[in-house]
Amino acid sequence: MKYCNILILSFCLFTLISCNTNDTETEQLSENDTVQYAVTIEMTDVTFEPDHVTIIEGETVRWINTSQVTHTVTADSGLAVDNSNVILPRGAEPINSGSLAPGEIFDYRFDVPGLYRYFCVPHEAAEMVGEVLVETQN
Ligand SMILES: [Cu+2]
Repeated sequence: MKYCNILILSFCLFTLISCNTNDTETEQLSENDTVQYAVTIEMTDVTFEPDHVTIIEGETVRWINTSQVTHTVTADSGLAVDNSNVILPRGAEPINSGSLAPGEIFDYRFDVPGLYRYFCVPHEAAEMVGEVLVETQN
């Protein structure tokens, strides 16, 4: 709950900062087609925070390992002990970040809409599992 409050606070702060940014800067960003991270997910000791996010197709999710241990972002049933920890929409390629050391980042652009469920290879048994719901752009 305390963590939740920090998240909400960070979001408010971010919104505040975004509002202060002048219009020219905002236009430049969209003109240059800079990658917009729809959401950032933290990899804590044995969790993805938040563990469920919703984005629009074509958006990129960024994972940051903020813990002191190695994690992965993996949606490949061939690498899962329990197949129920992997869901891929029809036509979507398996995902595997490989080992992410503390401080490392993994970006992934979701082009196929649907529900994705992924896990962390070293912490599958600890139920380090997350979901990304990719909605169709209207
Ligand atoms: Cu892990």
